[in-house]
Amino acid sequence: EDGLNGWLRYARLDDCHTKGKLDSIPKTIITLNATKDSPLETAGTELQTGISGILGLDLEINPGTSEKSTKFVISTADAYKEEYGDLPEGVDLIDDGFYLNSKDADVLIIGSNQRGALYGVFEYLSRLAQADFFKDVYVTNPEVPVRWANQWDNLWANGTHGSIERGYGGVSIFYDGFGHVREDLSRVPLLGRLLSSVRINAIVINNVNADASLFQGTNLDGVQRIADLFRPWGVQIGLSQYFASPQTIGGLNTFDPLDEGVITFWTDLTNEFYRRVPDLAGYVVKANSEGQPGPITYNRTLAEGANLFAKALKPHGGLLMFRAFVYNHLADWEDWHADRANAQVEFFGELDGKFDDNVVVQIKYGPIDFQVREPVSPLFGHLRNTDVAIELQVTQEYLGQQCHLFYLPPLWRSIFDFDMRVDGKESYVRDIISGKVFNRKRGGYTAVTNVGMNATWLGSHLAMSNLYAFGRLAWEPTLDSVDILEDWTRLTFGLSRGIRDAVTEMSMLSWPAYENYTGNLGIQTLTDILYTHYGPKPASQDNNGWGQFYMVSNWTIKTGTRANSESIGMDRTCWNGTCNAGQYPDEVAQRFENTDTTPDDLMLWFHHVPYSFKLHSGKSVIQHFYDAHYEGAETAATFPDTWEKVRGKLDDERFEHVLHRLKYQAGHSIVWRDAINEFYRNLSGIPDEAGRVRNHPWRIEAENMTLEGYYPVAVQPTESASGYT
Ligand code: BDP
Repeated sequence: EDGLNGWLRYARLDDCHTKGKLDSIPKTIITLNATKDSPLETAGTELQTGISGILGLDLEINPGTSEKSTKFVISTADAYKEEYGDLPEGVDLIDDGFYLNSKDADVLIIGSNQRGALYGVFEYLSRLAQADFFKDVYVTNPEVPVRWANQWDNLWANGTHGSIERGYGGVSIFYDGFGHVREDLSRVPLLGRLLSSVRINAIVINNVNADASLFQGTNLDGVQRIADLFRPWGVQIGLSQYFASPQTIGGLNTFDPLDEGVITFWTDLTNEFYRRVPDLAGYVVKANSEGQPGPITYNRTLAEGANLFAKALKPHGGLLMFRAFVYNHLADWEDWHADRANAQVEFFGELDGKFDDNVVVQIKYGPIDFQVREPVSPLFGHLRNTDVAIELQVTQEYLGQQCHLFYLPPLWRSIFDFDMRVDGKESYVRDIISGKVFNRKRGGYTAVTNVGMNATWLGSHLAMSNLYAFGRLAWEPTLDSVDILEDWTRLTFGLSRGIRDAVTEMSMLSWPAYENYTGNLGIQTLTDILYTHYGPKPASQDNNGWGQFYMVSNWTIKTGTRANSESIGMDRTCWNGTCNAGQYPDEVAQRFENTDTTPDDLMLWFHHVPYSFKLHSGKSVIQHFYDAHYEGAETAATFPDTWEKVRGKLDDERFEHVLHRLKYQAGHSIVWRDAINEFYRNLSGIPDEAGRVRNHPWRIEAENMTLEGYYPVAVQPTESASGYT
């Protein structure tokens, strides 16, 4: 078991689960009007494969018409109507939805479209694989039409990024690292299958920091081959576009979005894409962000930039996902009052209503960048006349890079379930995304997935629960995190209660643990932010030019750092700080403006307070830091033991792989703990009430080991080793 099949293993059920049940399984599979390589054809073969794996039964697909045996009928609603008549009353399907009826001898799996039928098959198999021989009717529709994976794959593998930017599961499955689409694309359909099974309907196949050479020469054929391999799984492809392409590959001397030549360039290129990939989902564009070119270069608005692409896509039904991740990464060199958390509303707030109707603004969940704790991006409260999608990360860029277990759904749910109180009324972020709050027709969930060639896809078996959960939540954002996890665990590791308990216990502790040992109270993941985004480096977030966090702490005392010897946190209030709090709707703004009503977990996000400041919990900020870092590391230390309990209940290959990572995490959490605690103890001069800091409980010092072939070196940051070496 190397993980390649993820949660789609179709492992044979034990006799005790199947006893007396097999007779009720239909004997044949009928697919109505399935053409070659269509999702409907895939649905038939997938059902056949699944039933053979799970139950050991061999079913024939579309045997002769004289065959009278019981059957699975897989069809679109239209084809079903023609053959058998209307669906029962009350079954209302929208795009990608399906109707599944297993009550009778024949099992009906009817999709609103072909993709929906395929989703219905996956649903049926998922239940069967969990030994649920359900006899029922199930009708389901998606919450949103846009359910996209984003891959940040580069054509070239150079530098330390490897071939996938912020990817931790090996090199790209699409590109060879030397500027070309791979000859061997055999991983593509395997990924299509995984995505389709959790109802993800599109995948963007190249990095948002886009390289236009993907659209030249033989690579165009390559893009077409990738699309052809995803299509049978009902997965469309999307492309990231480089704003300056008219200049870099088009031979023009401008990329001004209002220039006629530029407009013709994008129209022609888009027409060519659609000639090759008629079902292309659309484009993603990152413009005027982190050095990427964009319309602002020509004094045009971001909306004018977005509409340039939207117009080219429109005749083909394509969408333009325009990223709201726009900020001036040089601003903090120029203006130390700047607050990056304000940038999205500053750039986009005034553009509401100015986007064409096939533009969707894609907004990261928080105003900064995929941190362990952020308030929801205030931009969600501003775009009343624009479709929006949320951007999540399955890849754990700041969250341990798959070397740490971090089950993300509880974090995601905390964002989806936040009530923005727009106009003083209930307005959950999930309802803003779906379009319910502002009466919009289209919304979306997107996630940076960054799977790679590693057999585990993400580099870690347990991390796959996040990919699985992303799809499930994009379809139904109110699903319970534990329920999703239990489904995933049964499908991935079998039906053992013990494994389920262990995975659930660790996963549900993983967010609080990571937050505790890496940075709490909204101060952020205190990681190295200048480059790797991994490991502790608290000092890198003060006084730096890159702009993750700014020097502003308090206008009046102008101490100039986020943390100094007296106090800590970022003043984002309107009365004294950057007024980021004021970007939220009134009720929420009031809450964040005041320390009395700001929750502890966001206290240092919004406020700059003395280390002795008393939190709602009754603890001082500094003591909370100390305690939380010990607690977090202590929790991580339980993970290897928890996992040990399941030894022998699954294959050794996956057991050992997981154990290795959990042990690493337990060790690295101690490095985190001591580095952060030492840093703030040094800075504040306030000792830990419990006297632990500097004693380093449970830590094994290298000096006390006998090591051959090792020698001491000075470390950066100094806090990450005792004696600084
Ligand atoms: C940051 C990543 C960077 C991405 C950027 C983005 O560190 O690699 O290019 O986001 O989302 O989180 O565009």
